[in-house]
Amino acid sequence: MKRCVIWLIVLALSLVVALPAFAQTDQRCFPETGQCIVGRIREFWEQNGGLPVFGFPTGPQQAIQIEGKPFQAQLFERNRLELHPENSRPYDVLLGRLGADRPAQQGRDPFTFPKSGQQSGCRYFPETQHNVCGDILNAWHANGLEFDGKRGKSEAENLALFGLPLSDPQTETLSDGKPYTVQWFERARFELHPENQPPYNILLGLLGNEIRDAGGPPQTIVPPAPTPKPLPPPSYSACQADPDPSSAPNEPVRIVSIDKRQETVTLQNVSGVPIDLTGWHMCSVKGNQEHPIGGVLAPNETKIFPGPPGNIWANGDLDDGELYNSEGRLVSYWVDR
Ligand SMILES: [Ca+2]
Ligand SMILES: [Ca+2]
Ligand SMILES: [Ca+2]
Repeated sequence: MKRCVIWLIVLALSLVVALPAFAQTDQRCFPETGQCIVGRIREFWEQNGGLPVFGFPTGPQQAIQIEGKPFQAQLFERNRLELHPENSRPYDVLLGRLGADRPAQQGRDPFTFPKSGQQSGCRYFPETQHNVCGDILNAWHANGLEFDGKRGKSEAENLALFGLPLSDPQTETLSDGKPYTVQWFERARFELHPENQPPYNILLGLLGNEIRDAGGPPQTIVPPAPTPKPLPPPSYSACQADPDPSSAPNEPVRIVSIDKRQETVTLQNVSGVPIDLTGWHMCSVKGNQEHPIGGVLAPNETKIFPGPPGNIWANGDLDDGELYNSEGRLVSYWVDR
């Protein structure tokens, strides 16, 4: 009995001694691929969805060159994780934008996938003009990048992990040669697999594998989409003064400046996706005049829009500017001082 107690003490001591070393090499290894995850990448993988979201690691964590600087990154079946210690959490780990990279690697422009108008029962994303519905919407809502510390995943957390939809559901032939209904997002491809029982009837595509196997150029990495600020309810009324100018989030498009003498308005797309200005309204409040805008603003594009013939911007008086989207929601407000 005494001997047993001594053994227990020895065992306990050895555990105490072993713990610091274990913490430094807190590897988790997967016989399925023979690869391990460790440290911050392991923590991120485990906290933000694990296997169903990222898949198994398919290579070691290693340095890759991005814009001339070495960063630690690791490839997984469904995506790639990259360490950016210069960023604060959770953005110190960035996800590859493989949902945009993979179609591009196939010679397809994901921003030209057919768009749709708002459908009832679906979550419509005016930013990219796509609907997310049904089982895919449920699966999209089920996972997210945890950053608010609250139980469950907010839509901002869903967005930060998967990004915006880049397509509506569409039929594509996958690597097994069979057609599937899929929907592309910036960082994932959701696939309907009716042959599986729920929840495995919705799977995320193996984009990390596909990109690696196709031997494409190294993919660009962009930070997770910043949390979009919500737009206020529709308030457009024929270029009347808006009831709440302070509700304008100034994104995804902002009024950069208005030159009242030159009669020009400068707009910038501050989002990472193209924005179609069709149906939007740019207003001069004094006089309730509309300033013509239109076309598509590329991500981060700044564009100057000339005014209509004549004078709508009051040079000698205060004349605020309002930008509404096609739903009549106030997107940006420019205060004339
Ligand atoms: Ca949360
Ligand atoms: Ca005016
Ligand atoms: Ca003027």
